[in-house]
Amino acid sequence: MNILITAFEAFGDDSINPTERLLTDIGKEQIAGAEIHTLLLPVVFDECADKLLEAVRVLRPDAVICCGLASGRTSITPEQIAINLKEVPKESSVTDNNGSRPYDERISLDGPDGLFSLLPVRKMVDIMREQGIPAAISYSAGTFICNNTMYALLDYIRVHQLPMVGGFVHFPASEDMAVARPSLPSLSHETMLKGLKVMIHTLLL
Ligand code: PCA
Repeated sequence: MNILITAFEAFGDDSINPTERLLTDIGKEQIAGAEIHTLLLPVVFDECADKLLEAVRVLRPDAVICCGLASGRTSITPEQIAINLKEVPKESSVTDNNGSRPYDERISLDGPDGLFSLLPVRKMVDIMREQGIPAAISYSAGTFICNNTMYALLDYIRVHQLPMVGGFVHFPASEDMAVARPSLPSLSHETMLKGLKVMIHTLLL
């Protein structure tokens, strides 16, 4: 099985994005039955999706697991749904890495309002928890870059009726991020890497 794993560069106030290290390490793993490809995506509206879809066209993977940081979350959270909205709330100071702050914009003018993940999110969560890894389904990927990426991937698969599955997983902050901000919920890199491996194995079942 050809599996594409993506992660994001750092953004906002954080100087690291723990998914980048996950990507480096998962790329070194030998997983029987899986050929792993890795791709780092920019935290820039639209470009994030353009780069991902270009890789999908070239690699024609059987599965795509996109990974991103959701600072403040306490567990590994496969996303159930992506919504057709790009929005940085007015009260937020965050911008993408090009300084962009869209508000009330559609990702696709004629696409559906929402698209469900094609990954086996329940099975992934159940198996991670059986293995002692904190995990839960998330019912909102937000309206920032990660949601933009997930929606664009699912819409592309839908429109082109591709024989592949895909979706998005948010990871909490890593322990090294919590050293500077001790009240930040975090998981160790090792636990998150184990979670990512479990999710890949779930696809191979
Ligand atoms: N998390 C952000 C963008 C990049 C990332 O890792 C998000 O949740 O949209």
